[in-house]
Amino acid sequence: MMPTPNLPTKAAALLLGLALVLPALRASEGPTETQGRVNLPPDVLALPVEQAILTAPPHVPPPITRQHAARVVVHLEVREEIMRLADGVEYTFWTYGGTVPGSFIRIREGDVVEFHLDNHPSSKLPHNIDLHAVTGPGGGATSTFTAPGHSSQFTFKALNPGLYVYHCATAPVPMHIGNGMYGLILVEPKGGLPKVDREYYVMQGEFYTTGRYGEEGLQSFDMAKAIDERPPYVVFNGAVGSLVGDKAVTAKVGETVRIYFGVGGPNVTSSFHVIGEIFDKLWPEGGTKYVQENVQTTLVPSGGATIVEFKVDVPGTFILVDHSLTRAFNKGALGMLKVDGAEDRVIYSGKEVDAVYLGSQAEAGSESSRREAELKAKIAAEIRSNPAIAGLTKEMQIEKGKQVYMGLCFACHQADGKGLPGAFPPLANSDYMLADRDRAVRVVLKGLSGPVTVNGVTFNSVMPPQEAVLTDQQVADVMTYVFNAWGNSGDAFKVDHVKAIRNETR
Ligand code: HEC
Ligand SMILES: [Cu+2]
Repeated sequence: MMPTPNLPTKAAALLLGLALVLPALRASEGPTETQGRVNLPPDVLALPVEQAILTAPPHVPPPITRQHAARVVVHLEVREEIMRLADGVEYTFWTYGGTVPGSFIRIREGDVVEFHLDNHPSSKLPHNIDLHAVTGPGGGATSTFTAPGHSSQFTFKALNPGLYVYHCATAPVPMHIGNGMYGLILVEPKGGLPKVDREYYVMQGEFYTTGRYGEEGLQSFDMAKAIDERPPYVVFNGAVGSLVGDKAVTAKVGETVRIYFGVGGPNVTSSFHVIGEIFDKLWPEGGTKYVQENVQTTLVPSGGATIVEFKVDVPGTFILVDHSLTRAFNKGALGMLKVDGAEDRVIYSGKEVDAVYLGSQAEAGSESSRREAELKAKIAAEIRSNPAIAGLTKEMQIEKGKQVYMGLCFACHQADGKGLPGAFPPLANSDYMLADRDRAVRVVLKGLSGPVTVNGVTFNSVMPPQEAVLTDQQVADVMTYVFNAWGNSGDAFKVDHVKAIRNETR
């Protein structure tokens, strides 16, 4: 309805069935016409007004306890910020609330939401928001197109309960989503959701960087890779390792954990799975009825969500993955739930986390990225006082190379470098490897097949070439590591050396 331009008399307002007409908003610079404030009917105006509590991932606002609808005011701020995508890798994220995914919004079925989208003055681009919880054209997108330094407002009524994705819908839409513009809004059903001990917020999304996975420096969005759906990164909560180590989510034995899980995309669906747990209850596709029990892996579409719930019965580290597993082990879609408490050896008797399986994100891997950061700081300090930095550079290559090794080579040559009899030759004390540095680099880049004798034992298998997987720097680092681990010793490998062998014509 168009607002009345002049403030009407109270009698006129009553005739219209309205208690109040608010003054029209000033016009704003968007492609859609500003229509002025909505004339809310008296029953809505009578509702209590609340400011929404917004939380950064992996946190979720507290459950809604009120038994009635409210007018909920949401202020969501768009900010474009450079943040960490992986160790040594930065990215200019476009965010809702400064995080990827954006702030979690929690409202109740029947609430009338006054939504404000504030685009920070430092932003370079206009943005908007399409909330899948909204009934109306564009889910709010047409009403919220907001230039930098502006703020848009629109009102919607939450008609349908459920867990919904929100995202930016400004052209080019896949790029805005691909830069991190998505989040979740939970519309609690009138009766609420069952009570649980812990609630967490996890979203998966993929990043199309110009550089390969792990290539250092500030990366930018690669449209060609996005169109081909070839993301170097598929991650939980906006970065590799965002839910690993100190940042793992936690629980205690006996507690019930609920995860609100969504997929921002822009393209890739998720086979969401928690290693070592079974979803006791599952609300597929973010609907409001748990319709399935005892589920191992659930498919979550791009632009979709799910609610999973499980009781943790034993202590240990439970690994959250996209069970399309190269995404988990090679692209970052891996998180951790750490559970403390007494063991129950009848439910589960054994051995802790399988460190080897976790690759570069296992303790050894994440420890070495921490060590790498320390060494970087040391080098900076050293350069200032002393130009003799060769030793530190080598040490740094060893640490970086260890991460490459733990992410790739360990699966065959084993973490201790001893290989597996009859299958994979050893690298620890390998006379074959240590005898010829050029040949060793060639084996890694180009692969190896046919009989090879290492320390008197003949192997006859296939080592896959790594030249499409690793950069020259990563090869130099991993060679420096394998030449200096497990009692081996040798000089650092240089990038130019690797490059020359990569370009050899055979
Ligand atoms: C899929 C399993 C696999 C992966 C992954 C793998 N290798 Fe190998 N590697 C092999 C096999 C098998 C051979 C022996 C090939 C043959 O019999 O001709 C081999 C041989 C080698 C050799 C020469 C033999 C020796 O023991 O000295 C080196 C050096 C080597 N690999 C290094 C690496 C490095 C470094 C990486 C990680 C960048 C790596 N490999 C990843 C399976 C693998
Ligand atoms: Cu945007």
